[in-house]
Amino acid sequence: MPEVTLAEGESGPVLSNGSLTVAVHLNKGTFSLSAERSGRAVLTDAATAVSIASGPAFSSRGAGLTSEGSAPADDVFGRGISLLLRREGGDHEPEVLLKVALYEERPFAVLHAEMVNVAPARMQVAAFHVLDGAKLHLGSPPSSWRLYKHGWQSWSPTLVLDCAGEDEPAAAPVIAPGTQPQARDGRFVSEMMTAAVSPQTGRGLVAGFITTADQFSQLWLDREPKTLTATSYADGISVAPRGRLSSERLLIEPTSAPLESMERYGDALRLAMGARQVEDIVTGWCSWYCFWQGVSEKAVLANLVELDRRRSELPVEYVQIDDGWQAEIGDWLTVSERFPHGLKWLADQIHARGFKAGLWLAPFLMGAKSQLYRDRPDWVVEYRPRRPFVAMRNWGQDCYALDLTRPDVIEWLKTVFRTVCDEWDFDYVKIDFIYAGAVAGIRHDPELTRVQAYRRGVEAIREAVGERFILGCGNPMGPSVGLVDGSRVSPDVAPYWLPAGSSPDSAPSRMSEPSALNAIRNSINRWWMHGRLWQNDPDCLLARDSETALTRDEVRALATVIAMGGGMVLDSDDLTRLSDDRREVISMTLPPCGKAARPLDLFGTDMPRLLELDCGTHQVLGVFNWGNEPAKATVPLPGEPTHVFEVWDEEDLGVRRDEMTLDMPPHGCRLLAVRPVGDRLQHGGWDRRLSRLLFPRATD
Ligand code: 9PG
Repeated sequence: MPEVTLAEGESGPVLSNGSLTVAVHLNKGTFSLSAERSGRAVLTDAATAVSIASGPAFSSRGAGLTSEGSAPADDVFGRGISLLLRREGGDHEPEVLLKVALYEERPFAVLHAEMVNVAPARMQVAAFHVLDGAKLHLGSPPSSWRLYKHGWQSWSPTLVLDCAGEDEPAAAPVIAPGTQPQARDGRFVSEMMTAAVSPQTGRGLVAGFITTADQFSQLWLDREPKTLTATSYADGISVAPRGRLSSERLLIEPTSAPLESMERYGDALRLAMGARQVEDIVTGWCSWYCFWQGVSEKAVLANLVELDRRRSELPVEYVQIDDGWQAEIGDWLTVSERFPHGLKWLADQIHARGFKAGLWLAPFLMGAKSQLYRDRPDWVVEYRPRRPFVAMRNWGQDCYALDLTRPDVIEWLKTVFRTVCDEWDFDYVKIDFIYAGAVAGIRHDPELTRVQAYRRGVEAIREAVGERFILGCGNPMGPSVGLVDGSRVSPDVAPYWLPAGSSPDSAPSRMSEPSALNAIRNSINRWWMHGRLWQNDPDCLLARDSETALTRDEVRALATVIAMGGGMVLDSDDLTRLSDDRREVISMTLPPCGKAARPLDLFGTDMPRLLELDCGTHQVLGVFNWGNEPAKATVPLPGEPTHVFEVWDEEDLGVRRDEMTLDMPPHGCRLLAVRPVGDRLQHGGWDRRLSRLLFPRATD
């Protein structure tokens, strides 16, 4: 890719790198972005604005911009040029700065906004609209587009929407942040990042924030007038006269290959945020989805014995005790009487059998019934003075959000986690419901954003646990990058397909509730995060054939999605009651392959039906029927003669080419291993174990 050049155009500076051009219109106060190869403008009439808490937004559009020159860029993305533009301020207006960078080897632009308080009094900054209503052009009308809507936290639905319809409003449990643009017809809101694609023209745009440590961010598309807005929330931070404040950094990439561009966005976010990289994929057993709140020492021990006995079939590393061990939500140092020997003793038992020990906590919640709340009622975030913010109603009580801007709360958190790790000897913590640290409310220190408060809390936990594994759950996604090792990417799985009591009609509005389908949807759609931001946790496998409403086909679909996601593999069945057949299903997913399969038809359908994993010597295809009726699926195959083997039914489908049609059961899947005739890998045909197919290194 040629180097970055800066030239003087008719209306202002023009920055280019051979794949992208940014042209500024100084008089109008706008800029446009085009893909150089096609020469087509993808964004036009783009402006930047800053909005002040008490009132208006100050946009560059109409006000004009001046060019303040350029500077060499040299950072995690390599070398490039950064252009600086300025909108003048005044006695009641902030000065607005916009920085646009292009790099030598990168097909994206990186933008951020800054404000300088040139007024004589303090200013409270509400938000930066890094893109303020930029016109988006994909070569077809917006009603033909499809939009990737990314959710706020682990449980928030993440899916592709049809832009001819309407946005899917957020529903309980808390899955959206406190800041929302006004809802209106044809407005689609996505958290942190988004992708818009025209299936008609094959053109698309990926846009997302690549720094996420200080401010929450949102992007929204307005079908009419075809505009994209990208906002970074400063939460009313006040800036002194002559002081300045920056937005987060936004990446924009026009694309004809949206899956690759989303993966590249994930790489950029990883680089800019310094994501943690734990090579060994976590495997384990979790108590939640079989023992729920009633988990006991006895139940954990019985499963520990079973895991030990079945070691060769079920090679897992962790035994994780979930919710139910603690006396109360908040009283983490007091253990329930169902654990008569205490947790140190139980962790020792787990270690003695050669496993690592994991523990669940909801560290940013404080239950109304807890001793902690009786002792420290002043530790809560308030939504109005003296009104505690209820972050969750669960466990038969209101649960309040802890104020993580208080130094005494931070010290208390460190004490709790030091006790869990250093005294009790746990190797792994699942920190759950931690969005509670980031709710919009009144905190002790008003000069910290929601994200900054949240990160102080997670940083304190990181400091206390050292290099032990942290799994985030119910966590806001962006602000967790760089702090957690694993992140839940889905709502809870459940031993039933659709949310309890829902019908196929009501299910769309209940996409964040526990259900196997809901867990599957997000786990597929957030594939690009895995191995970049952290290890994805798709939630547990439930393989059992008793105490479940899941059919054999549904279990296979769940196991396939978990295995092909490449992320963490945790089972949550009572292993002492599992049939040989169903134990074999778990066994097939171990060891994990580590690599995330791509949802090839992400932008083509409601829910992807085709996952592809390239295993070097062969390819693995997961084919799904999410419908309630049997169906036929047509699967694309290489043009040359190809061996096809169906893994679940151990069926050799012979030599095929181009495509083949399969009969699919409702909620079912077919798992195909595909290898061109004549390629290597000739050791006696296919090995049935999924892990060996997914992970060739495990073949010998
Ligand atoms: C333990 C569970 C498991 C599970 C977590 C989390 O009431 N609610 O809205 C609600 C949402 C999520 C939830 C429980 C309740 O599940 O995801 O894996 O650890 O907590 O309570």
